[in-house]
Amino acid sequence: MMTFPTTTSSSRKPSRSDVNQRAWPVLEAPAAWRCIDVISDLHLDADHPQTFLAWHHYLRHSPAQAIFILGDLFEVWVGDDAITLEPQGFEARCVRTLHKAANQRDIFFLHGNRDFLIGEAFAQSCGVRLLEDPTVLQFAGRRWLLSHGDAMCLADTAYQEFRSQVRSADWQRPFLAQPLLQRRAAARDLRARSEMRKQQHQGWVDLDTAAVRQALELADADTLIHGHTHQPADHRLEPGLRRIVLSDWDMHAQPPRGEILRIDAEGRHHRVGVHHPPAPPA
Ligand SMILES: [Mn+2]
Repeated sequence: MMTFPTTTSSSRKPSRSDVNQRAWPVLEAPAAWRCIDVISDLHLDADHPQTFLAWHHYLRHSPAQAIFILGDLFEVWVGDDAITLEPQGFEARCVRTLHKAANQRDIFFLHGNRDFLIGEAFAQSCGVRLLEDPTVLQFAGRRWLLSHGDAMCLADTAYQEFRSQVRSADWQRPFLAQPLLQRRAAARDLRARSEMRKQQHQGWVDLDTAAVRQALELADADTLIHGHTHQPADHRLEPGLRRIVLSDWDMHAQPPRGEILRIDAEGRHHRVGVHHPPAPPA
């Protein structure tokens, strides 16, 4: 797991050699990309068909040459084998949707805290490229740092402990060895407990500003784009840094929520609202 120190012990700027030592993966955008989209936190599940339909419609019609999905595409993901074990299931349906979309344009995905179990089998079955969290994107003459964001929510120490546990092979191997039904039940249980915890603590934890600033400096980037908190905003951080927070999607909410961050070849970004898809044919 990537660790972000809570405090900076010195005010010294990282030197080029520090940056190289802690180099995060860099994705260089091909010159053919004129515009890209960044989305996150769709929390797709079978019980929210309107959100699925809006996403399906969006993937077909986006003008972007590349789409970056910054985690929590799914409400829960209990293992890539769900795609083949239940070919008529919701996961398989999403994979078919992604596969069609990936034939039209490049699609990238990095893990959220709900779908951290997505693996290479998923990526291969839908033609999506998995990215590490964080990844530096070089596009429009600038460096953008892409992340889900949960790893930088340092004030939630209980979550950070949980996170490092479930991201380890020692936890994942026995978990994935369980039958699919058992994994689904375990995921439901985990979600119920996390909802309870959220209610007890009344609120949400934001990203740690010092960790964000340090990550940006190490990445030699000026803008972090992330999701996770569901608190869309454009934060300015000294010195000249920015943190762009994506919206989650919920087409069943009143009013419905869904947003795309679109970045053009000049590096200008704007938010595009997602609307209810046209009603499916009767
Ligand atoms: Mn999340």
